Amino acid sequence: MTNMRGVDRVNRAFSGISTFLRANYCEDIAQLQAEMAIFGVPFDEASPFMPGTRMAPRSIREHSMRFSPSGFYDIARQQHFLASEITDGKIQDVGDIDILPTNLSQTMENISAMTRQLRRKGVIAVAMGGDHSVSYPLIRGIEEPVHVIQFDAHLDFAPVQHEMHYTNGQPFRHIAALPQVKSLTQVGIRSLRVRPGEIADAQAQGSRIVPVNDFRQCSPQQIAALLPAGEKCYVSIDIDVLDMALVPGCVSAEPDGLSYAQLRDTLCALAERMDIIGFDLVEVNPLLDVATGMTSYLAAHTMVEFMGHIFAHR
Ligand SMILES: [Mn+2]
Repeated sequence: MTNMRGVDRVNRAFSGISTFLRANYCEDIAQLQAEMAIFGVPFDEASPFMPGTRMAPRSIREHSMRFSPSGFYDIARQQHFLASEITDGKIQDVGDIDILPTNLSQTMENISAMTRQLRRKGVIAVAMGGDHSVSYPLIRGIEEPVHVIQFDAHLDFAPVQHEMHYTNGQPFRHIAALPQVKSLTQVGIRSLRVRPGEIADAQAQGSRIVPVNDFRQCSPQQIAALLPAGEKCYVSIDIDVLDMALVPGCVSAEPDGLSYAQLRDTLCALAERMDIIGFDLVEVNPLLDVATGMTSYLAAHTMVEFMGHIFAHR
C-alpha cells in the first residue's frame, strides 16, 4: 500500500482523501512538475441570489473520485482516455485558492497569481468555481494572447451600477477589455433576463454571441471553427449552459439549454482544433443540489471528459 491509488486497494468513491481524480496533491507551485494543474476557487461573495458555490470545489473533487485514476473508456469511440496522466503525475491537484472574506481585491489577486504562476510554467490551468465572477481574475492572470470561449445561459456582461464591478453578472465585460484577450465567443445564450443593453455592449466590445437557437443550427466543428485553429484558447463553462433539468444544484439554471452531449461534443471539437491552455467550470451549488449530488457529478464528468480530449490532442 504505497499511496491512496495503490493497486492493492479497492478505493471506493467514499474512501480516501479527496483530490481531483485521486491525483497527486502538490502544495508548492514552485516545485510543480506537471502538464495540467487543477485547483478550487471556493468563492461565492459575488453571487447576488443564493450563496453556496463556495462549497463546489470540495464537492466536485469528491464526485471525481467516482472515476478511476486510470481514466475512462469511451465505448462509442472505442478509445481509452487519461490512462496514465494521473499515475504519471502529468495531472496534479494544487489545492484551493486562499479566500479572504470581504477582502475582494486580495482574493482576486490570489486567484490571478495562480493562473499566472501556472502559465509561466506552461501548465494548463483548470479551475473549479465558485461563482462566475472568478473567471475575470483567472483570465487576468494569463499573460499570453488567448482566445476566450464562454458557455453560458447568460452574457455576464452587466453594466457597472452603484459601484458594483465584480458580481457574477459582470466578468465578461472585464474579460473582453483585457489586452491579452484576442477574442470572446459567448455560446448558449438564452436567458430572458439578459438585457438588450448587455448585448449591445458585448457586441460593441467585439464579442461573438451564439444564442442557443443558432448553436443548434451548427455542428460542434462549426462552433470550434469560429476560433482560429491552433491558437491558445481558454474555455469558461458555466454549468447553467446545460438545460435546467440537468442542473438542480445551480441557482441560475435556465430552460431550453444544451444537452450534455451537445456541450461535450463542442468541447471535444475545441480540444481538437485549439491549444487549450486553461478552463474553468463554475456555478455549481452543492447546497441546492439533490441528494445524489448529480450537479457536482455532472461537473466532474464534464471536466474529466474534456481533460481526456485535451490530452488526446496534445
Ligand atoms: Mn455565467
